Amino acid sequence: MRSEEKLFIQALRGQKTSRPPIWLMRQAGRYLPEYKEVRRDAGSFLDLCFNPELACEVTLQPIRRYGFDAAILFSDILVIPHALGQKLWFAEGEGPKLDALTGEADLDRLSVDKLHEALGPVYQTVGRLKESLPSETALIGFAGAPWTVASYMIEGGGTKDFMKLKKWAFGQPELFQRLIDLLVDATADYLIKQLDAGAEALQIFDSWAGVIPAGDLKRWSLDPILRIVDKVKTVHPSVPIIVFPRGVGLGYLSFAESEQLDCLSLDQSLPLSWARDNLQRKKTVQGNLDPVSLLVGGEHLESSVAAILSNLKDGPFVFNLGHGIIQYTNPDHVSRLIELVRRD
Ligand code: 1CP
Repeated sequence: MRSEEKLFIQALRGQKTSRPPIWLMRQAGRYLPEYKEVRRDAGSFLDLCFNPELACEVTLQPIRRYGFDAAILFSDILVIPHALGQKLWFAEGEGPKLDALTGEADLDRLSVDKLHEALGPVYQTVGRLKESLPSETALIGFAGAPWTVASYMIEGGGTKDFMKLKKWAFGQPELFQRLIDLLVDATADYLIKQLDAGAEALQIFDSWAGVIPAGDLKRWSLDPILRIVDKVKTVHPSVPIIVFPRGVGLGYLSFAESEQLDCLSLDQSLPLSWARDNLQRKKTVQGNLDPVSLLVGGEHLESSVAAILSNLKDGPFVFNLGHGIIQYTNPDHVSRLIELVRRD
């Protein structure tokens, strides 16, 4: 029965809730001293992602500390390239590094044969979380969207200009499509397994969709995401799915028009009244406090939260940031944020 559903799931189903549910992107991470402690003892970041006991522990840390309405599985979007056979490592303080794909021969070497074997520990983490989370807390599974995951695979890590990625997409679209197709299949299978193991909602992160020219947005962001969603919903028809096409501006409209999607995660560049009138009318929206506002705290935080609530709280809404929490954020600012959202 819907009325007995968790608050977060009610909001994703398009209902206006008694208060806005809240969770934060990257809510488990280096701004929490208890995370840093586990991280130090775990070995590498990938070792942490593939250790079900510790990954479960760091997922639970922000729930214990703050009582968020949803927990997000602790893993990373780059476990997919790793599971397809691409070399991945996390250089301390530098972010992810991969052996960059340079052409067709590298693509030919990727394979889905060992996908679930490699990702088995992630499914075990989901299973453990299912047993450990408080009954009112929803569990979110996630994956990166094909465009964003492809960006790391082709660039070999983070980038500022996305030149290698765009050279593939614009110059060799058939070859690039092969990579996208592979990622669609692998990602759909991965998300289905997360749901089989107990995840209750999904978020698909297209963190770099904003660098796609508007005319190509459908081909390289929306369509691959919709293909994943269709595959997932064939097996799990009622799972609510959140999509985060960060930075696409007016492109959010084409996502709002896609019926298979349940919720749009908004970045902080979107004007609130525009988002209310054009997006929230069609779907639940999630967002969109600037992570720097949370870092700064004080009056600025109070007024920014008030503006978001006054614009969005009368429709289906989940409070979140417009992008992941910054590692230098004072954990007390997060407590204050929760008070502000819940007192309303
Ligand atoms: O040393 C450390 O502790 C590593 C920091 C870290 C963490 C905590 C990385 C490396 N990944 C994660 C966890 C993570 N990544 C989660 C789960 C935890 C949670 O949200 O609480 C999630 C959902 C992600 C997703 C992710 N990874 C995205 C999409 C969201 C976003 O921020 O845009 C992206 C782009 C990545 C790649 C990645 N992994 C790690 C870093 C530092 C990055 C970003 C690199 C870059 O900016 O290009």
